Amino acid sequence: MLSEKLASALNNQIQVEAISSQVYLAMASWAEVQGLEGVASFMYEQSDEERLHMLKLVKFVNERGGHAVVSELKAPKSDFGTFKDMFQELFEHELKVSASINELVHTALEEKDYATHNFLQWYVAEQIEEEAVARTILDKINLIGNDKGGLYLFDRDIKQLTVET
Ligand code: OFO
Repeated sequence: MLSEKLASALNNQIQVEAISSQVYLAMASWAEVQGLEGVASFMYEQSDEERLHMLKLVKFVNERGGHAVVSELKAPKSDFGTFKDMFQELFEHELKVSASINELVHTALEEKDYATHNFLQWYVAEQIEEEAVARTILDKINLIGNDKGGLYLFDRDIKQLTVET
């Protein structure tokens, strides 16, 4: 049975994952209208993955005797400036998600809930991967700079960078 404190921390993480899914969906839509289909499909897929991260938490909370709550979400912005800005934002967003997962792991240990601690290790590993992908993308974008041909190739190649759920 989850403690109240841990159930509320897990519910907070459910909201974090839902926000991630919304933000990446907005990025996908923006990239699509800019004509970069590779980037758009990468972002659509990221958005789907975040929803799965959220669902996994919802099921876990309910299974452990808590009540997963679906919260209201603020609309993300609809314009992301440049591709570099967008991927910088994605990277920073993932760093925040990692910090929030770390906080949650800390709470699980404080509450001596080793089952939840064990469950959360999947998220810890996932964040390492997601940060690494975001970093690789940023490095590539920095290499491309403002080169249009480079951006075209990047858009074609990004499909291969999708993170496994
Ligand atoms: Fe990319 O954040 Fe979920 O876990």
